[in-house]
Amino acid sequence: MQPTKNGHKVFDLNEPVPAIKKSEKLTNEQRKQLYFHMIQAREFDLAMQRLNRQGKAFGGVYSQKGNEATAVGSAFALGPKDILFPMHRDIGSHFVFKAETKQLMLNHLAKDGSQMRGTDGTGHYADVEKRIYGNVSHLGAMIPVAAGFVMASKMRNEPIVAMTYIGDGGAQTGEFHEGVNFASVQKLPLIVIIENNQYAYSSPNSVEFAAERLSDRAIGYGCYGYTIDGTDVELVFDECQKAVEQARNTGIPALIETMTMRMRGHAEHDDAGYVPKETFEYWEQRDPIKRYEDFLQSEGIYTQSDIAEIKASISKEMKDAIDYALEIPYPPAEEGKKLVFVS
Ligand SMILES: Cc1ncc(C[n+]2csc(CCOP(=O)(O)OP(=O)(O)O)c2C)c(N)n1
Repeated sequence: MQPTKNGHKVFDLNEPVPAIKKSEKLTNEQRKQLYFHMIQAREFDLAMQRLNRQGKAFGGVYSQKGNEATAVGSAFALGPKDILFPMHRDIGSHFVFKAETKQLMLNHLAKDGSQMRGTDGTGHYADVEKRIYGNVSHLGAMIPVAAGFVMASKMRNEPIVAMTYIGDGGAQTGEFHEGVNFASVQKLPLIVIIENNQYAYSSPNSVEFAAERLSDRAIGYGCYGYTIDGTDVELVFDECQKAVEQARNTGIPALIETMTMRMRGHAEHDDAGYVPKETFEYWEQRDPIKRYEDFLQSEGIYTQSDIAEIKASISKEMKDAIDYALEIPYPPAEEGKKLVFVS
């Protein structure tokens, strides 16, 4: 990787794609689950893109492509009582936490019955039973919220680990710093995944920060820090699981920078024309799903026809969810006020 004159990083297309780092902790059944959830994320994404083109999904439609291994592998490392605070490219983690496709579709289409009562078309909902606390829009603001959640659990003697996510852009906010510093000082078992997908909107890493690695900041906070390949789902799982158990046992938080690429524009309105073509080509070779499919086949876990069958069944799951959600009306406008005013 070297900087170019315009400050964009150029990725070497001749660099070989590394083999998946096989985890010693996963069973083949769990591997199948990881793959299943990554395909759910990919198919949900494709469904949302189509709905956006058809004028049926409004507002920002944020692609998940490229982030599936990070979102799924990290959430899969959490225990049964742990808490998830996902961001806008982490639909895969919602699926790991058993979010239902039909409910997610209602939420994303802002229909009646959506968990934000139609006031939102992305993932700002909370599902207390499922332990999912969806994203706070103001970048960085969710880190102190997640830290506070862990602190409250600690004070109640109900220890949990929380995992939250932030982009490379969001990691440059004041609240990122305050939240990670607070969690480190208070010994709160919080895992912060920094999804370094190279761009924040149209700003490349080179105009966002001067550090070599975002995880290098950990030494300044007194927490653990790792930078890992975010396109290898087993590696992401392994490293996150280590960090989760370390945090559970010591109370020391971790910053995990996952290297990925945002494979589309910031949202569907943005054609990402400012990204060099070679950058997309480099990361397309590292597509998390393609890499894992090659691995699963080489391990004899799935054949090509198994893979085709799984994709067809998940694509049907998405189609059924769309048909269901499109039939449902938008909620009455007064519903929106209920989340704002106490009557
Ligand atoms: C404090 C704040 N500033 C600006 C925005 C508007 N905004 C939303 S997403 C985004 C880019 C985020 O980039 P990054 O954190 O790298 O995440 P990515 O979308 O690339 O995954 C911006 C500027 C915001 N939501 N909050």
